[in-house]
Amino acid sequence: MPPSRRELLAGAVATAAVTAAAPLAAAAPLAAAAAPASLQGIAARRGLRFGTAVPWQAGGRDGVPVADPAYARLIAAQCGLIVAENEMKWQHLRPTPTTFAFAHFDAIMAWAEREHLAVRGHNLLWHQPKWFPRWLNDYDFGAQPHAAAEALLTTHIRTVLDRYGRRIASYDVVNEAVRPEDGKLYDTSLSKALGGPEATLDLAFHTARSAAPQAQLVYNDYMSWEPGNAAHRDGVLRLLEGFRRRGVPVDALGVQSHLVTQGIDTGAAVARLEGDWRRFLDAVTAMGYGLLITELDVRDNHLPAAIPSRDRAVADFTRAYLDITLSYPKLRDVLCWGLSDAHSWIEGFEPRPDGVKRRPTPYDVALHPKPMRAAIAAALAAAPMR
Ligand code: 9MR
Repeated sequence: MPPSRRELLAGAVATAAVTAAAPLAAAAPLAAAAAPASLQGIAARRGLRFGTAVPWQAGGRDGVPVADPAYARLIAAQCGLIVAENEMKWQHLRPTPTTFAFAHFDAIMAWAEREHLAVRGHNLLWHQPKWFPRWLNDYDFGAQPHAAAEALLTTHIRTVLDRYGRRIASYDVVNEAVRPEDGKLYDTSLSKALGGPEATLDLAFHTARSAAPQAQLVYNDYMSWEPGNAAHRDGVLRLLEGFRRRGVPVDALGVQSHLVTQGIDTGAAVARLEGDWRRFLDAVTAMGYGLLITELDVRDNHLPAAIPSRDRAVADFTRAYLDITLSYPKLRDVLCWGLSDAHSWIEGFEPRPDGVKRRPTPYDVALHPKPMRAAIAAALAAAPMR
């Protein structure tokens, strides 16, 4: 994909900053030399992109989708691409079987385009009953359930892809279809009507390919490197092997990367985790799949409440994870699931048992950069050139 204007600009600023450090620095414009490189600028120098999830929030003004304009400015300044945190999901786009509600996603899309940010699509099918709209779980597929389910799923995917066309170059076509506990696939109302989960996921990818032949089609899941995820990783590998065997058009694996710290001794934890993680990524890339980090954040578990040591451990864990994962040249995009601790799902999902606020993202609630931000910058800067 050719770099966007924003990437070129970010790269130019970063290059200018590097040039400024060299002996001929006097020739570099002062402003460029002084400008701290953005995460996107640092990423672009290695042929990578950096981005984040963006929510739609009531209260945003002047077409800005988030209520806090300073947060919107931070995202635009640091990122080369964004993804809507929720607004492309069926639960948001599909209030009823016959209607689409595009307004919130459209607002995010229009803002991103004004800011010259690329946009990823998340997602076209989150294949779990828990994340279906209620009407879809309860849907009456009638006398010809296969045909009715096929029409429903393909109409959804075609309608979204026809609307956004080339404005979105990468989609999470299927999200989280593998059960973490045993690696098997979830069944849903759709898969029961369509003859099984494989047939359902295959149909989603084939439909996406025919409606958006130029787009990168991604299977996205959270099979992490922490203990307890072996069955999930194995299940994802089996799914990816099946896609290849059946000739299903899947281009890349989205590695969500919701990390969970394992204790204050991050070095020891990484030493325990690295082997299995590399074996997993080796297996994925050996099948010819690309890689993306789609939802990076950190649950600061098993760490003391004191902020300096907690932030240090989160940063070190993130750095080690990124160094290993970015060593795979097929990985081109790194997205956080929120840039600020004020905009993260984790506090609501799993608060710390000691009651202190989670610090899962690169910027704190006041939008000040944390050690995790420096760790991401250093890992991007050290990544092998793409
Ligand atoms: O962060 C998202 C949260 O606001 C939503 O309530 C939730 C359900 O739609 O989804 C969260 O995002 C998830 C993403 O879509 C898929 N991977 C896991 C993310 C965190 O739960």
